[in-house]
Amino acid sequence: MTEFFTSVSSRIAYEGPESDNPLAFRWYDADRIVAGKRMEDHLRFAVSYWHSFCWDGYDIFGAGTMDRPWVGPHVDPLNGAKRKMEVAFEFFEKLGAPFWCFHDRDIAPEGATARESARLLDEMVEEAAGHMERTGVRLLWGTANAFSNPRYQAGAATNPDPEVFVQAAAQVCHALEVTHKLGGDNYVLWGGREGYETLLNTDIDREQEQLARFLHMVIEHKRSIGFDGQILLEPKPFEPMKHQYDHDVSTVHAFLQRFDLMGEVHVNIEVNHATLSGHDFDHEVAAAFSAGIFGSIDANAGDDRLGWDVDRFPVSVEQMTLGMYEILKGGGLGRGGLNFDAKLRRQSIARDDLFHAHIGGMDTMARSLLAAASLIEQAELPAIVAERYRGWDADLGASILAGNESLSSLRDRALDAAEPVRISGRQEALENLVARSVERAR
Ligand code: XUL
Ligand code: CO
Repeated sequence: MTEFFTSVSSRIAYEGPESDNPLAFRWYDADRIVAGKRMEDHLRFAVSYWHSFCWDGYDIFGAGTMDRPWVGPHVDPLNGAKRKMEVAFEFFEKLGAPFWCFHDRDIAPEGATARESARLLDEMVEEAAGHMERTGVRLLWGTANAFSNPRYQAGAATNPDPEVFVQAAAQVCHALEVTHKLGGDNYVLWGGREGYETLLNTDIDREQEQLARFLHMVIEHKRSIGFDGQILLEPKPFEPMKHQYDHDVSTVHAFLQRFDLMGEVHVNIEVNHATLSGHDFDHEVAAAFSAGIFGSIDANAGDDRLGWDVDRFPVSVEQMTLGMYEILKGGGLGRGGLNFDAKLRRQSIARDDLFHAHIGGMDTMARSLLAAASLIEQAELPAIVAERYRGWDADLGASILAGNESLSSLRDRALDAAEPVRISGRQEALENLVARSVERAR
């Protein structure tokens, strides 16, 4: 195999916060024990195949800018796919990423027919199995790209034409089987075009029924092939569609309840999708744990001013600490992980830029883990929260919650009660506690 990333000759090492080697980790120390677990097992980092190896920097205004010699009309698609995979595994190994994630169409070219596409995918899955065996890199999740082909212009499962539903079913059936074959821990469904542009041509009742039926078929198939990984929906409010059905965690929760899918389907929360839906990342994580549907994370951030999905590598330790705190409080990532569904900026055209991006992202998340673990260890926040709700544990609160009171019994109590004593919410002091935990994280 010809080496592609020649400027990075060996595995990226941990050198500690004092290091100024740009190709070393300063915070991510895979074997370090944090809150009882190795850092690698807490964070379960994954590299996404599509942004890092399939995308060559094209945008709606211009052609690709990046050095990705396996992409383009001059390359034989199958040979290109094989070369791309060699390079991807060279990258995973040198970076020391324990996991990767892919869409069916990322790893194998699409053929002229469904049968041909399936054959090409099987061939590339064999290649992937060999690389995984050789390198020890594991699969965090697989998924199907049921949004790029023009047939999916009006959705996959939610398409007005059931023949399109058939094509999507075939793709997901196969992608689920190969995810199982490669030992994936999760299978993701991002509803790329499951939404609408205008209600003038859309029947949202039908479309949601179709989506629910599709998900039940996924669960049935998962059972029949013995796949015991998690099935994850990835919420996103819009882009590419104007309105997407999996708007945010709470919308997905309501959908799962309505269509009897609770316990079967969880969520893959993407940081920038949270931002786009008008929520903070930590809110989406907390909402998912509260609903019992937390699954995994796509750890790519947005931009404060740009209202689209910029998929940046995470750089804000403050933002990620708040998310990691909710994750640790909820019991950790479990079978989920932190997938960098993130891409380089279009001008980052040097081969080693991909290393700098992932090193920065992994260090940001590792430092956030340390800060969040320190917040948990100090235990000041839970004590303050418990004190704030103390009244609900005492007689009055307990009696209300137990159903022993009515509006009129409470009215009678209010008539003679003193004005409730207000106490400070102490937000700024609590934010300072978080800042201190970031400073303390070493
Ligand atoms: C799109 C997105 C996808 C999913 C997988 O915004 O996040 O890459 O993660 O289909
Ligand atoms: Co994503």
